[in-house]
Amino acid sequence: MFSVQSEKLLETTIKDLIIPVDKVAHVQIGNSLEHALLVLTKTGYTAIPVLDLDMRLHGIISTNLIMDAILGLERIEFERLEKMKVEEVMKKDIPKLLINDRVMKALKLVINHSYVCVTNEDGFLEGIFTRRVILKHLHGHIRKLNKS
Ligand code: 4BW
Repeated sequence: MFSVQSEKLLETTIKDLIIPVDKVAHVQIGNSLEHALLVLTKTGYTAIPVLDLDMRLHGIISTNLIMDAILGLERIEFERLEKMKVEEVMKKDIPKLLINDRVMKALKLVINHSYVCVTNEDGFLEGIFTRRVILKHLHGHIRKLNKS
């Protein structure tokens, strides 16, 4: 199934397959958990990047992490939402890709992660590489191969 053409595809860089940073929903360092929950709910995404004012990547915040942070012993402590900041709760140890990385590396990462943040050498977010985009791309590629 994997022809020379397919190998060529997997050797290409991820540049053309990312959702660019200006289309990525995100929150900023210093934002409250309340704001993050609002953005997550409004956009419909379950996890989004946390950036600083210069658009440097610091981590990922998710609905799950927020709910876990406000879970008290006997009740959900909603008052924590406005007191706590995203940097207290975000996941910092996340997989990352560099803009010139190969598709094959990205493909391996999205087996276990629904998306991976893509940065430049200095840590500035360039975009995200999602399962949807790569599956759509591979589907189109396989259809083309089957037709030829
Ligand atoms: O608002 C949505 N629009 C569309 N077109 N599809 C959506 C939307 N919300 C969810 N989906 C679909 C996608 O197929 O559900 C999948 C899981 O969403 P998630 O994880 O759990 O919120 C979506 O799969 P995907 O496009 O491969 O995206 C994988 C993950 O990447 C999403 C989300 O955490 C993140 N993501 C995707 N686009 C994003 C984004 N984060 C910020 N900004 C974006 N533009």
